[in-house]
Amino acid sequence: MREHPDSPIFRDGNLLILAYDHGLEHGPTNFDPNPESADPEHIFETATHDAVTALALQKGLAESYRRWEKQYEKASQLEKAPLLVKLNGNSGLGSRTDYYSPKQCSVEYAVEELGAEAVGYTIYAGSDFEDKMWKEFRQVQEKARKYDVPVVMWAYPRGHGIEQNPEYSGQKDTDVIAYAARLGLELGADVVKCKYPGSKKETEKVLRNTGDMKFVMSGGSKRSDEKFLQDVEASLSAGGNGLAVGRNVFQRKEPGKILDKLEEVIY
Ligand code: FBP
Repeated sequence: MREHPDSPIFRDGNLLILAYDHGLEHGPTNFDPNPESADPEHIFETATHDAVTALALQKGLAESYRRWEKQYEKASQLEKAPLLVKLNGNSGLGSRTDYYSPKQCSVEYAVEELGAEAVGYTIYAGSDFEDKMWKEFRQVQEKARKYDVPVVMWAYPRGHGIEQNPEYSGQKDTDVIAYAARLGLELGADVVKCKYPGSKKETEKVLRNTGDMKFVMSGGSKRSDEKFLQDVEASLSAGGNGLAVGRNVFQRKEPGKILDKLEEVIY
């Protein structure tokens, strides 16, 4: 059941998720390269660009987005980006024995109260707590089916299972990324988001495992326009469907310019 023909998070079968959960995942230092980006309203405006098909926010900012939209609608006719509520997350401050991303928002609350058009959930495959996240993902996926909203899996292999397995060289190993992508397919995600494995050829290897599920690469840390666009083009030409990107957009002083270029490449 991966057909969501009416979902606004896809454009011509592809998508660009503007991810803005970094204040939670990485902390405010992520906003230092462009201090304006600490202001959620700056990002809400950035997300009105046509290239953006979904804005991924944690619950608290999703509530702010809804308040802002009401005020903003009076002033402008600009199209607002569909909301993707990220249901789990973890901070860089905690100390755990292995990776775990607890759920902080239900699908019901996301859809009914916040008006989410899609939901997202991170699984750290390879962590000692993997099965806990599988269980939460199962509930999320089944509830999302009831509400008919697409589920995006942030599939990040991480933790003891990967570190201790001599077959793998780490979380950026193509075989590990392919395995993570495959988990998305097996567990019923509509879109899987994975790290970029480094080239078109390696992405093709990953994409052999994704069936009819959509695949987006994560933006990663900020790099030059040229390098970043090269990576995105390679992923698209391998058969990928777009991007979930944060820092490579909001850490730029003029995010609209890179979004113009991404629009050309992705659609
Ligand atoms: P970036 O484009 O900045 O990498 O953002 C995408 C994203 O998935 C965010 O949603 C999330 O906060 C971040 O990456 C997580 O990155 P990591 O766990 O690798 O530090």
